[in-house]
Amino acid sequence: SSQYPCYRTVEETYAAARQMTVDYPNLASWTAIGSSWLKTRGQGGYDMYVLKLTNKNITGTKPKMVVTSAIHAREYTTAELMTRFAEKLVQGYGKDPDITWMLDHQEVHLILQTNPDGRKKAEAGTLWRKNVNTTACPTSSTKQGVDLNRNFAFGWGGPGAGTTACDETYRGPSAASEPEVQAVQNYLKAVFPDQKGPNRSDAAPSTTSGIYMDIHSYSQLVLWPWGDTSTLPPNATALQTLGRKFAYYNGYTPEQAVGLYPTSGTTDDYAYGELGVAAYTIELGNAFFESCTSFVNDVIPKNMPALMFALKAARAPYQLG
Ligand code: 0X9
Ligand code: ZN
Repeated sequence: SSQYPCYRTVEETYAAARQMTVDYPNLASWTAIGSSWLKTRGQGGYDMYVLKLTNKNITGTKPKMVVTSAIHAREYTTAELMTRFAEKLVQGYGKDPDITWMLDHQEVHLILQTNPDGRKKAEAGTLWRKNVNTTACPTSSTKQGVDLNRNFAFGWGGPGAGTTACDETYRGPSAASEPEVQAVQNYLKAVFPDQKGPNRSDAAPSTTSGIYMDIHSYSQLVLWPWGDTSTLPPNATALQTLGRKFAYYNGYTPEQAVGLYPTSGTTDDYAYGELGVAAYTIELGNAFFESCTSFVNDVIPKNMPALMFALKAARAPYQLG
């Protein structure tokens, strides 16, 4: 936005992703995966997209890293970090041996703008967090919408989520009621096989592959499930060890998500609890409106190595962890 020139808008992010598919057609694809709330209403809005990066000339099943960013509208640094990560990968292909190997043999799936309607409201100069669902909260309120990171269909309706429509952490009227959440859940289910049993306590196998990350700001944290209970998750030691390793790379503080404060219906609990995919939330930086100087000199240098390691670890997260 014009106020923060280093953070690309929704349209600029989409254009940059499209440009990657033009410049690197053998590496990049840009695919619609659903609609934002406004789009489902025919009131403008956006298609939701995933940017997928891998060498298309090498086929077969490859380990996958899936990342969502900007699910909270005002968390500017998150989508920009992931867009720059994508650009670094495609530009490094054929030059950097690590990047080349990883794009040959792994896949990166980036939902860069996970809440495009909300982001548009934030770009207009508000501190917007939720999506823009106007059905429950009066239009006079500045707190309309559903908190997409309380609307996922695992543990939905539990602690640490607002129950009334104008709450800043409103969970929504039912699990996965929001089209943005449906698009992310459906995409995760399509790319990751279910690697665990149906119960919360069922262990994911130690041979699991794949990593899911959700990028937020701010507080310099690396978090893992559960968010809704201090009970340890299945494979707790392996999940913790990998999370601490990410924290070693970016210098952030590692902990089980509930330690920050209880939350339910979140992205990471869904990915881990529903599909058994090693799942993490990263809280970048020191502010929603991180200055461009500190974004470039602090957030990027700390997190680019952590993301590169995460991509490497997607092959066998619990072994490399
Ligand atoms: O409250 C949230 O959704 C996250 N913090 S933020 O300031 N970006 O809104 C923290 C979520 C922590 N819980 C889980 N990751 N489960
Ligand atoms: Zn957030």
